[in-house]
Amino acid sequence: TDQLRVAAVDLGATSGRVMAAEVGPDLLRLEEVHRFANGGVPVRGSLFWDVVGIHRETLAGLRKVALGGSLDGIGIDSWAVDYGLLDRDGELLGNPYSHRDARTVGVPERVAGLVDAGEMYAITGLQELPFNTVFQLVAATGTAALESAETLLLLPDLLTYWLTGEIGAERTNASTTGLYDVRSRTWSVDLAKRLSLPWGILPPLRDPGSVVAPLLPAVAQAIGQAVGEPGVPVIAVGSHDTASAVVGVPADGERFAYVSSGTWSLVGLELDGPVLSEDARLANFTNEGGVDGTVRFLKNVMGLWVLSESVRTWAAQGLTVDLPTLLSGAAHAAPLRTVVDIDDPSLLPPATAADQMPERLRALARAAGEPVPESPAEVVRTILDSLALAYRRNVRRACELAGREIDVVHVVGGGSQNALLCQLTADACGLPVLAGPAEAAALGNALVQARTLGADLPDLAAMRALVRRTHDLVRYEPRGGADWDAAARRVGPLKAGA
Ligand code: ADP
Ligand code: LRH
Repeated sequence: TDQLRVAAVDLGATSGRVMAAEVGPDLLRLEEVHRFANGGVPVRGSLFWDVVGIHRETLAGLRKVALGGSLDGIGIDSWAVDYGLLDRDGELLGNPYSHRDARTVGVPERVAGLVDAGEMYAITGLQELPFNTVFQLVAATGTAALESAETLLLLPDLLTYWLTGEIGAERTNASTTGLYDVRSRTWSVDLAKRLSLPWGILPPLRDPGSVVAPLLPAVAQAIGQAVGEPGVPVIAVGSHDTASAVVGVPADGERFAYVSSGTWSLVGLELDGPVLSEDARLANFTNEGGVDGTVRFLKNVMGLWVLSESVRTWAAQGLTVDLPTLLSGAAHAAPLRTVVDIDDPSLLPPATAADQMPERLRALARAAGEPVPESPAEVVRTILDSLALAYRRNVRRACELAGREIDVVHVVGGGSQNALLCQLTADACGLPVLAGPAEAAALGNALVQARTLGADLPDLAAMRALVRRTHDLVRYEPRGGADWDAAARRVGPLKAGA
């Protein structure tokens, strides 16, 4: 038959999900069989991922997919950058750190003293984010774990290893480490050596779309497969969730920008090759590796994290805060009353009782001489107006830096369901927004698997055409009225990428 059924495991920073995906010539259907909460776990002042718990939930989800019908393939994608270390017995050395852990504060500045930032950009093409893997490793220098490490595995590769026993580094995610040479498409061993990092722990690279291995027999049994059945193949997909999400962007042609809108918002363009100009570096734009050799030229925007952490703060205070009520409150709040630099580093770490997210926003407003948002509705409106402004700034800057013209902004991910944010994005950018699918990453994951398994999806254009044929999008036209130019000036001269 020309119909396939695969499991797409898509792990977000706030929730993980396991999807059963059916793919055929005119069929692309996702069924969410398992979803579980995810988040950083504070232990003794550090912030970790519960990666063994994520493995358990992955298996629970795969079991549900397998019970529901045939299972032709399995692919895993997750957020980028974070990793686990294995010792010489292949055992995990400690809990993987969250990139929101404070250990990398000040590390980029220290590294700049060893390797010039311009030279680093020329090699990796990466925006400087304090939590890039390279900076996490420098922060870990001298620790017992790093000293005894044999192998570094990025999180989707670690979970893939537990399913298959195979070690490797899928390229799209490797490209986010800061140790990957964007032009030669190999590990930059030289850079690792100059930073005194143990370059031997970097595993062999593998391409998205390659078959890793069949499930280990014990894993196959754990998900309910009979002994002796051939193990389901685990396929390397675009294991960086943003790489998979951009595969799932239902664009027609190349005149589009995207916002991959989840915990983070990733805002930019798909290009054939990197832009490594000095202007791109100063604007702190990144060149991440995509499926089929494409480049994601984009910037990280702080994203719906700021909203979800505010909601967490309010919930801890005993306020009832369901998202629809908050968003309708925000829709009725005064437009562009308060705007802040939503990428301010103070918003990166998790909120605590002593350092609450709404208070951080109020502090930013105060420091910028903006009216201080008081009610939850005002705070939410501040977040959404400020996000839309950041999208506008980065869409425009990406187009200038890459010399690309666009007609539309595609919004995918959970945030594509936020109608107010989508409308504000259209208004701010002065372009139509096409919103959806919300599960673009799982779709991109499933599409790459399907191609590997023989589906007639020769290129990204064919994959996107299938998404368009099978998914309804919501269109938002830009409205006039609000003065976004003036608001952009109020946010003022920004540190990076002003
Ligand atoms: P991640 O994969 O990074 O965990 P998602 O793509 O799942 O993130 O997006 C999560 C975000 O999507 C939430 O923080 C929330 O703001 C937004 N979201 C999800 N569902 C809805 C909805 N029904 N309406 C509005 N926003 C939503
Ligand atoms: C989004 C994402 C993003 C990375 C961040 C660490 O989930 O993968 O592309 O920068 O997480």
